[in-house]
Amino acid sequence: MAKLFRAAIMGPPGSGKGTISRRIAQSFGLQYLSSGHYLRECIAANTEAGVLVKTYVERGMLVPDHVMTRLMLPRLEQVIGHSWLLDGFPRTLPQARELNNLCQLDMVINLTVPFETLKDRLSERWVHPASGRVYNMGFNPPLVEGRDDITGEPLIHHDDDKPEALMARLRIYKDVAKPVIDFYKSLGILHSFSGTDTDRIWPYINTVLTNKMDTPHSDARQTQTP
Ligand code: G5P
Ligand code: MG
Repeated sequence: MAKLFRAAIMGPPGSGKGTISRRIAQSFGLQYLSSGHYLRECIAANTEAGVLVKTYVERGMLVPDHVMTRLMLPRLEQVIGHSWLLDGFPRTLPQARELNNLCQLDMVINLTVPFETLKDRLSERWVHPASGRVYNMGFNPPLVEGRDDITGEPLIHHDDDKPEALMARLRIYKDVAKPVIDFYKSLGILHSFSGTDTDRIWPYINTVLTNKMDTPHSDARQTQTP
């Protein structure tokens, strides 16, 4: 049986985690698990947990660690025999430690994108809530304005992409990401990719992943894209 591959992608809101994750999942056959998508599912179900979670997400605040690990770790147990990619989890050091107790990641992809670029992208983002497919009016517009390409259903703007929530998300990210980055650096599995264009970053990620999946040894590396 081929060796399983477990990876996570991190980066500030709008850095392209979802967009790049879908390319990785398609190109390398990894199962894709997005914390934001599961949280929105939970909110839509309007359960007690969903009502609580909503109060954080709509303000652009982080959902408490114990709620996140209770949501995400059982999902990972369900895909135990598969290779997977985590998007948006772990996001804090306690989450990273809890995950590490359950299983060790092979690679962490860290995206670095300038602040102004992030703001522009998110204000133009449209989402198909049922599938999590994302569009951007400039970068990847839907075939028909305001409609999902596959189902034709209406697209929406997330509440947390509105300006006040967005600024809060960007500020919080800066504070909590550094210890997580340092943690994965110390484990020797962090690969950072910088740039303003997903299409220019993607070939570098593709190459590193191709090499990683061929070689079981890991090494910490900073990959600066031009
Ligand atoms: P999410 O859903 O994980 P964020 O804030 O981490 O949300 P987000 O907003 O989903 O991140 P992304 O996935 O990094 O951004 O980016 P994306 O959606 O692929 O791309 C953004 C937009 O830019 C899209 O419209 C895309 O088409 C476009 N785009 C991509 N590349 C380019 C490009 O090269 N050029 C241009 N012009 N456009 C491009 O989490 C949401 C909330 O849930 C909670 C928090 O409250 C969080 O705020 N949460 C957690 N709380 C605690 N712990 C956790 N682990 C949590 N996970 C989620
Ligand atoms: Mg996302």
